[in-house]
Amino acid sequence: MNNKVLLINPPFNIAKENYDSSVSVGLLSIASYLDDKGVKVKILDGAREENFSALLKKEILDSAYAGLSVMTTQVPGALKISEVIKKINPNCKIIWGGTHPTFFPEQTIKNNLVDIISYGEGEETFYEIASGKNLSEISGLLYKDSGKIIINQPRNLCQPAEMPLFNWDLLPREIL
Ligand code: B12
Repeated sequence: MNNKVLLINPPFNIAKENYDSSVSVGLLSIASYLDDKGVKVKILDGAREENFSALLKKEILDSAYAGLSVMTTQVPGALKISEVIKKINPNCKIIWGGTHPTFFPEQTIKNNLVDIISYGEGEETFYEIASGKNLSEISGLLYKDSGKIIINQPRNLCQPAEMPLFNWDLLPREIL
């Protein structure tokens, strides 16, 4: 599969001391799953990588999908990043997942900067999106069709025993 996926942890809007000790396990899990299935995937960490803005502008150019992991404290950062993506590569589909879009899916999908919302676990949902499966057939997401919001049914929980181990090499070296 040639469609590159860029996964992004947006910066937070509260003090750095509060998150410095942790990486985004959610994104690592999705990246490991996609990588295991042969999807080209790259993770950028806006909360922890010094040259994040420059990397984003470079990596987004050849990305077909951008996945943002969003807690509520990351919404302002995620909006800024989505705006940059829409300007630089308008063909790139923007998918928001994580706790904020899971708690507030309908409010979040209304924003023009967001193309798809994944709610709940994102590994299989993202893989199906990146595989080009018709959005109407993918559980666990919301999207817009001619301006109308479509809410798909929830996805069953994944089976942990069937998931690949985390591939830590997929995280930027700088943040380990
Ligand atoms: C570990 C953790 C942290 C870590 C790491 C966060 C991170 N970036 O991953 C640290 C310590 C940094 C952290 C900090 C905070 N956290 Co915290 N954290 C957690 C915790 C305990 C587990 C998250 C986790 O790793 N889960 C395991 C992974 C595998 O699951 P996941 O992250 O949910 O990801 C899955 C799905 O959500 C989805 N998904 C996630 N991202 C994406 C992206 C895409 C594109 C797609 C398709 C899917 C997708 O797919 C993933 C795989 O299935 C949760 C509680 C919980 N039980 O979930 C709270 C939680 C996320 N945190 C929360 C809060 C409030 C905070 C703080 C604001 C606390 C504070 N006052 O400082 C700060 C925010 C940081 C900041 N500076 O602003 C809230 C978020 C509420 C909200 N409205 O967003 C939660 C839900 C706890 C709660 N119940 O209140 N947190």
